[in-house]
Amino acid sequence: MKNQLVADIFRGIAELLEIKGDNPFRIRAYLRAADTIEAFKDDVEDYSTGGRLQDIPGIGSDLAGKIKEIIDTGKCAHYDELKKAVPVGVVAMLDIPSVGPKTAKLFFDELHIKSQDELKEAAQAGRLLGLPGIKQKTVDNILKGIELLQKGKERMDLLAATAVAGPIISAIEGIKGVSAVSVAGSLRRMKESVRDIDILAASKDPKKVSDSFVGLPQVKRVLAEGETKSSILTKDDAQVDLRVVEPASYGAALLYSTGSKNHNIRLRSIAIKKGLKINEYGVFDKHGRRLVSKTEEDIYRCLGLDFIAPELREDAGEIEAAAAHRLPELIELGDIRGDLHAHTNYSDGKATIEAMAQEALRLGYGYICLTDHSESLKVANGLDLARLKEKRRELDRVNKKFKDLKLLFGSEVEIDSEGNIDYKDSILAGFDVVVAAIHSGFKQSKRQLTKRVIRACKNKFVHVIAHPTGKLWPTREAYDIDLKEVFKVARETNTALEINAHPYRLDLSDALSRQAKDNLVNLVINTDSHAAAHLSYMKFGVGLARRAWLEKGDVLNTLKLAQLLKRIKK
Ligand code: DGT
Ligand code: CA
Repeated sequence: MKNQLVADIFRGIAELLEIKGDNPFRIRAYLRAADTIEAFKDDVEDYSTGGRLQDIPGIGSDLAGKIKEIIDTGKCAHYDELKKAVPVGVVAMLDIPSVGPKTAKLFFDELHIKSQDELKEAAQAGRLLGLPGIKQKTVDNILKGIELLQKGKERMDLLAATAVAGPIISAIEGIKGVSAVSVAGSLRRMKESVRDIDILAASKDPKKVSDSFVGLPQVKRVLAEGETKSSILTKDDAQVDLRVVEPASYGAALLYSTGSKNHNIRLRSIAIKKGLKINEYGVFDKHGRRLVSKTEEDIYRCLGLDFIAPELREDAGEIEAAAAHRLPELIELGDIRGDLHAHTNYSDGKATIEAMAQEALRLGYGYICLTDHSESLKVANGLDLARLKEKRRELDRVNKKFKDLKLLFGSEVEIDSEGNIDYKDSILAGFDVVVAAIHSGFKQSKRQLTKRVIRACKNKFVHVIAHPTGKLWPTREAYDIDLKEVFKVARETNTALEINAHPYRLDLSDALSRQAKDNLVNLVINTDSHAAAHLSYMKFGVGLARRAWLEKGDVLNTLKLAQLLKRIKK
């Protein structure tokens, strides 16, 4: 389905036209067409083949021609021409959260600013002030936005990192003589973002492995090349470091290269207290004899510690817990029985109800709640009452087809600027699960934002607060909210807080999820999927939950459906 591609190109054209100062009606026509096509349930390609594009509301002959061109060629000549006319750097300025086409044009026209770097310089030098509509606050926001963007480029999100690491790991596994391979570093610890990808392999012929690694088709540049250590930059600009060790010291090397650095430092001091020495080759006694090195388990045991899962290795109390045999029994992906936050093509998801159900079944789930957006979120095609009814009918129809999977009727309802919830009570009462979320007014005061979420918790129809701090990788930071207060009210009102597993969200964060648990708040891990394939993002949420020390019993969607529905009831 090429609907999204068409919508994206149309939005791109609208942006460029705006920078050029083109006719506002034309710009609006592209934007409206983009919205329509994005929300369109059918495949536009079928309409194109059948010559019926102009049957789509808002599509005249000119736009129809462009849609056909995009579908046939994957490109749009008009878009490409526009791109040539507007310097790339000016377009790149639009990536900065507070810079829209109008401001980008202003900076370009008035100050000849053609890139993010030039904009940063001008902002710092105070040259933006005095331009129409530009206040000190605007300048501060621009500088903050640039900083966030640059930080985002320094680190990778987990989705990008796993996409890079997966094929490289498989390729190394396939090299003859390699007896073990693993990711290490922050990616193995499932940190929410990673600077580079560390990989460890075991082989008696390290040179052969290193040579193959630097010769992989993914390589853009070799940064360092050695027999046991090499480093590459991939075509996606990700840095990947490979270390190859002899099989006998694989466990010690894996422990060392998984880190964290602080965890390693603590292990070293424990070893010293026992009169031992630990390094990446093993644990040694005072005569220099190697005691253990093969597996991580052996090494922890030798130090008097229970095995510590990689996600816990942050020197955040795990060493003490391992010594006292009090480590948590961490939740696992296999404990998850369903997902309570996923979108379908009734709002802004890409898949049909049935396709989402098929995928949930494939994942072995017993239930999935389809929570399309509520009426007031127009940009995401929120459902009015008529379309809600239509969705209910379709859900009931699909539900009959599945014996082992129950489709729940849900909604992701808007929390408005005052903390009111979309839909009236009689409608809310009809949902199996209601997930409430903030998608606007992020800049309100801490008091007001906290009040909104608390009012949502107090609403007897709201079961879950979605992505409670609103952060979005890489540019939107968590909004300012008093989570202590939210935890308290969530507990008192039996409202669950979400761990949003989407790799761009991961919200609540690991630290906050751990605090929520300590405050006896119910948690759920949801993917917020907008396509069937996104349901597999659950692994990122479970990784985060493990970093938060959560056990199966701390997460509601590890329960069977009947128990779950009982537990979320208000
Ligand atoms: P990152 O890459 O910033 O996302 O985080 P890490 O943890 O992957 O850090 P990185 O890539 O610098 O180092 C990989 C592992 O190597 C790290 O987790 C632990 C180990 N390591 C690095 N530097 C030191 C060190 O100075 N001392 C000790 N004991 N271990 C270190
Ligand atoms: Ca690393």
